[in-house]
Amino acid sequence: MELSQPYDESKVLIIYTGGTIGMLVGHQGYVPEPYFLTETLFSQHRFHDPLEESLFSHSSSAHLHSLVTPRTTASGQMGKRIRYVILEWNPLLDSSNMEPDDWVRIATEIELNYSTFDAFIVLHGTDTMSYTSSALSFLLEDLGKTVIVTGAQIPLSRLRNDAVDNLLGALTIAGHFIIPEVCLFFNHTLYRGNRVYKFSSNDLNAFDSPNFAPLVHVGIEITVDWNNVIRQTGLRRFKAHKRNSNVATLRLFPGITAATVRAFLAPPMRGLILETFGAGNAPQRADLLEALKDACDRGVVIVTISQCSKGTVSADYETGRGLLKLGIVPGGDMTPECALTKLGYLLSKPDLSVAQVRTLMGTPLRGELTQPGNNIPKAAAQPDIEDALDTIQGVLSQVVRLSSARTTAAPKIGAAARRNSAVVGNMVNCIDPASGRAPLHVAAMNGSTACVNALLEAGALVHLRDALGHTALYYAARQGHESVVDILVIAGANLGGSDVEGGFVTLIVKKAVHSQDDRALRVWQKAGAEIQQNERKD
Ligand code: ASN
Repeated sequence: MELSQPYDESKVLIIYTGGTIGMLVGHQGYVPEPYFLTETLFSQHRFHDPLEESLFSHSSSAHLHSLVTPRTTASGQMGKRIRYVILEWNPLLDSSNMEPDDWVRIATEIELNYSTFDAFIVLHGTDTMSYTSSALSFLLEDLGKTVIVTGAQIPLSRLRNDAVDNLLGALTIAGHFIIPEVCLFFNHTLYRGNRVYKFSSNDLNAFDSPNFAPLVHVGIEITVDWNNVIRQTGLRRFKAHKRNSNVATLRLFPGITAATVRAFLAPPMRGLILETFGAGNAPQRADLLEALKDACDRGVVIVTISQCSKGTVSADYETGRGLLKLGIVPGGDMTPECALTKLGYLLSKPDLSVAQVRTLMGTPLRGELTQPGNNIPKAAAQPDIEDALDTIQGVLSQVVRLSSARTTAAPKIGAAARRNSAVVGNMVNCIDPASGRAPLHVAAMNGSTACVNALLEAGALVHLRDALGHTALYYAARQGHESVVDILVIAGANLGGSDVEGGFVTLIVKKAVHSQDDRALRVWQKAGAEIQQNERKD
């Protein structure tokens, strides 16, 4: 099944925050060197192909001062070039100097550029990379595009390095696949960003995700585990949350005193991640437990996670259950980085009560923790779903039938999705190799609000483009299906790629102005097309 985007150019924004990847050796050791990375990439053919640039120097995206890769041939897909812009921070940071405000800055930069780019790469130092990827996974709410955090253990300035592979791998994945999650790419592997931690300071294989399998493996082929990719099923537009709260991590050790714990939990501390022994166990000394209970009673949210990198906390032991009785929340198999950033995120939401924060800490919000019982292999698709959604053609003809009949029978897809979300999530995003169209394109073109709703609820990706580079929103607007345009916009869709660059929309809008077709103009305006005031009446 083909799930890549056949449209032949993708636009990626690289937010370059610093890290070893662009460092040179200074008097005091490695430091980030301003402009070095961009200039080096500009001079390397694999990162910038002047021929591809000159071919498209007349396109409207040339003003972005972009770099463009040669055409790729990843996974046997048709060649695609990846046009990218580097937003370099000043000053560049060693990631040990990153603060929670920097996570908010990255989230804000993604939000500001969200509709212009297809995907985002954050170049970052490895030391605190997993904190940033965890934090971003929460700050970026209702994400519909790929975000990849990467960097290197050896700088690009060295002959032998991992910078080239990491950046090229991240660019290739970002340019070809819509994986609407915050991911971390390192050593040929794409991980869910809130499941990783840095386990080696000297191996090129520096990150591990002990409790969750990688999302993509890059070998000779690029293999995406679509069954594990999260897709939005709610109709909400992307937005960045831009606050953080005062939280901390405390690692228990044998002999820890109650005074240390009390000092740690003193105001203004609002939340604490308690790293406990093994399966969530702690000393049962009365003075220690009293210090923890006092804090819980004051409304401090305390979450227990394990000091072991693999496995989960549980209530199997008396020494673990004792903590839960105090009001401490079990954090399942979350990494320390994830638990800390999630707690900071939730506590910074003014509308959430302490009780709600406690409940949400134990609830998966972005696939960051495994719920008990969810480890069992996914059930096979129900036979009736298989019948209905058997092949790509099957899915498309089903959608054509349901949407062109304009019946309310479309929720059959929604019902199927509820029974087996992974399988149906893949089916609803399958792409017809000839047209590059996904079912959402077809339903939008046919103007079936019921079918469009059902597909979105089943995890259809709103940003997919067909072989002509058009989104479902473009087709809905072109056909004048106003209510479908409304739904797609609520679900986060925007016109992009060929919709705007080929001049198609401008042309159609001009025609509508000329023929005084106010209805068409209203639909295009709703879809986000720019309509010049002077265009409206000439
Ligand atoms: N100290 C560097 C950093 O985190 C380490 C690296 O990027 N490999 O910025």
